[in-house]
Amino acid sequence: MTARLQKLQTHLKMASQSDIHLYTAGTPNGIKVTILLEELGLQYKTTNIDISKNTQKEDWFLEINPNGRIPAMTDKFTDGSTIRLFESGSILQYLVDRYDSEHKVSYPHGSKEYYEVNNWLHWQMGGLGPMQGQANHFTRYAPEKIPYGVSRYQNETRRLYRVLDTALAKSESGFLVGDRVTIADISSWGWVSSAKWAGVDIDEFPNLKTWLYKLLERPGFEKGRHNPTKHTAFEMAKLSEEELDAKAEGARNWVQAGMKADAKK
Ligand SMILES: N[C@@H](CCC(=O)N[C@@H](CS)C(=O)NCC(=O)O)C(=O)O
Repeated sequence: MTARLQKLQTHLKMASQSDIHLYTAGTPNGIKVTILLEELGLQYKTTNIDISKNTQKEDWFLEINPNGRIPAMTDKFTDGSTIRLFESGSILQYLVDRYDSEHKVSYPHGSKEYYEVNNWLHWQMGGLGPMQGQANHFTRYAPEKIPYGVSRYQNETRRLYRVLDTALAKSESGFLVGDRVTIADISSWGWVSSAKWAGVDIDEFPNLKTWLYKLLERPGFEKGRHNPTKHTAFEMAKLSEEELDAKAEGARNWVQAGMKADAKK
């Protein structure tokens, strides 16, 4: 049997064993999953969750993710039952564990690279995501500009970008870990592509900028970033601060409404 036929058979077998249904939105945490699904060449269904309408706080959604945030996912587990997944980092780990036996975008369990990928994934989930998320909040969504909050979180985001930039300067492959793209890169990419929204200038970080555009050339990134909605971060990056603030105006209202709803529970 040719290698191509063997690959096709593995792919068809995997497709019939899985029933991936992703509940998501076009945000940095959402697109990390669609990018990985595309990089792995998996079949999946997507439901676009309109976070501006607080669909993520409805009871049926909380059954899948009790934390009321996107992304969330269900799949047919190996025993035929349904498994639910929440927290984007956990979803990425599940997908590579279960579907990347060829190690296209991962390394074998127990290898040094496997643990190095874990380092960056935890760093993104506990550091870059939350800090840049708060930079977005204080820069765009807060009802008033609080300079302390804006500078605290923008500076922390800049510090974290410097960590990435320094690591990439030392990388021979241009990826964060070893010789291939992994969930270390995929988890941070959507955040870095939205730097301007957080008030951070990517031009301050030349190695990171090269990495950002190099990954953009990959078909998996190109397809995944536009699911479930068009990814507009690069167009947004061309806008002035005033134009960006005007775009945030509409979102500010639903962010505030969502916070009030969360505070009441
Ligand atoms: N740590 C979570 C964060 C998820 C998260 O904050 N998702 C945002 C969109 S990027 C969300 O659902 N926001 C809606 C809300 O805050 O109600 C993860 O990585 O999955």
